[in-house]
Amino acid sequence: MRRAIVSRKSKETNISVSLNVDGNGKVTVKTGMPFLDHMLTLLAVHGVFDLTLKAAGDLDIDRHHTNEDIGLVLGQALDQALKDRKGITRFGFAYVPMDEALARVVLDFSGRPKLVLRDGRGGGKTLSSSTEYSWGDAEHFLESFARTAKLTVHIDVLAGADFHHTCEAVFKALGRALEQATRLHPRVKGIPSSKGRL
Ligand SMILES: [Mn+2]
Repeated sequence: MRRAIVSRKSKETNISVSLNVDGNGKVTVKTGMPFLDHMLTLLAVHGVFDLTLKAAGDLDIDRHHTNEDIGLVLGQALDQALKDRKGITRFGFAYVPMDEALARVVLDFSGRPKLVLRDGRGGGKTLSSSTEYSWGDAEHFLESFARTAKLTVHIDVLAGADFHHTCEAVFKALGRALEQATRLHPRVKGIPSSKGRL
């Protein structure tokens, strides 16, 4: 089983994550931000990971620190669970619709952190939220996650009007693409790179 347990405590946040990449989608998430709980549950269920994540943070200031640190710790847990990335499929992609919204996520466990987020509907900042959680928060979360997971991630929002639907499509697609990329390839014995390391 590829799993990791990571805790991180600072003056701003206190976060613990238990992640099993070879899980069944058993998820418990409590971040103090119900919308993010919803998104992380979708990510883990569609990634078919087991995830327990608890976070306490200075939400009295705003969501910024807690949201960012959860992304960092979750990415770190994923990186640790995969160890040297031996035997993985490495690349993954998924298109996921959610009613009128459509997202595409293409990713590579490259070892080089990079998030590219494109809004094909034009004007990436036009999404607004019925909850307090914003599109900017989602972007910041995804950047933090990609950084410590050492992932190249390209996310395209191909369609979407409703904020909730659009976010759901993105997080589900990310989960599905991660599931694909982390899957052990039956014929890959070593680290799937011509350089010999990721
Ligand atoms: Mn929903």
